[in-house]
Amino acid sequence: MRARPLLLSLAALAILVLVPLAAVLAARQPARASSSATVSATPVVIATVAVGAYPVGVAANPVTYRVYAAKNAGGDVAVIDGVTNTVTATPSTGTEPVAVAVNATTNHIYVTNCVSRTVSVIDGITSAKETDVGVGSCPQGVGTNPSTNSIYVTNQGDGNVSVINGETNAEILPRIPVGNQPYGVATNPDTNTIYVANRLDGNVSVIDGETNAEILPRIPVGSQPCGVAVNPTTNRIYVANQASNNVSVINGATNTEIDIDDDPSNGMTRIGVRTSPEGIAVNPSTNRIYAAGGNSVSVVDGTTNSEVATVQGIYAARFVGVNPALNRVYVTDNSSHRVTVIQDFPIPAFVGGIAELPSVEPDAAAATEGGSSAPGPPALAGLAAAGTLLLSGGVWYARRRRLR
Ligand SMILES: [Ca+2]
Repeated sequence: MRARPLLLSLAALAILVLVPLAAVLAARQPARASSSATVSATPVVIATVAVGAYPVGVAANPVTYRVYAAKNAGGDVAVIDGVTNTVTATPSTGTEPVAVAVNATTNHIYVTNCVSRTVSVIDGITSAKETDVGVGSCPQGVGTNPSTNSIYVTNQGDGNVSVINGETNAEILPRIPVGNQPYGVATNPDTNTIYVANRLDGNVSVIDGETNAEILPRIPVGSQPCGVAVNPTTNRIYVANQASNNVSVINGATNTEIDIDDDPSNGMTRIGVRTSPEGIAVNPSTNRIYAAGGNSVSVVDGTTNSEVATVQGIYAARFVGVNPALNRVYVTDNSSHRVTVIQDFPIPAFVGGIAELPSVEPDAAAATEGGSSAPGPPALAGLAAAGTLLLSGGVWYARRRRLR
């Protein structure tokens, strides 16, 4: 009497597994057929981490694999284990935290608190707050220079920048005047230069980290520049122009914007991206830039200055952070209160084991050599569906056995 239900169960399980697998294989066929040399492997969403309370700023520590997301309405920071993609701690910050920056060398995390007019300093080992440093009016952006152990903070309400000594956690005065409503800030540790987006002015201030003085003139960019990211390897600075739906590229050697089509006759040409970007981050190892806004993240190739992929399915993308060691991208989804975790290609060899994605590794490696056979979202979605069905099939079978 027990043999028949068992056989039926196994048959059901086989169908549950084989059908999605067939879908996966079918989904892969078109990718193999198209072999355009410019096609890159499409980044894949591998997890969404519920953090709650309107997350905004996000940054990853490539040494510890920890990810920090500032919860604007929660007054704390979600510390995410980048291996398990789970929240492991929520240290309190100040009121309405906005942006986050990591100094991986000292393993300290800095969070701006708009209403409290402070920067919270978090110890990366204990995930506890060390202190709050008073700064100016409604601090927004924050960037660190690990080479000098200096932290730069944009005081949006004052139109200036605070510099914090990371050794003493004391502010170095006087504050540096910049433009109107300074927002994003990023540093190039190699050149000791700091870049600040002046949101209302549509330009970028450049600060000499040696003298803490602004290098004039300011660099005109697009409309409402928000996030700023630096690739120290190429000495290129990327600015997310929220109101003009594009990204400006600045040459750090000349402090001038690059006309990406090299044609002055049609004016300054910028990298067009899908949706109004606010946050921006760069992976210096792959020279890829990620611009987050609206319901998506645009993936830009820094060698061609073009958008090569768009990751959708986010409700309200705000800021974005990168862990170059894992080649993973973290995006705060402000309205769904989650952090979306994206795996970009190539996947580092050692990541396969901890991410449980070994099946996509060989294809990803092939894709970097000009192929285009890496599985896209449909294939991975199929695999995920197969896993879910297998699991539910197993639960169903176990329940049947228990009921008898
Ligand atoms: Ca042009």
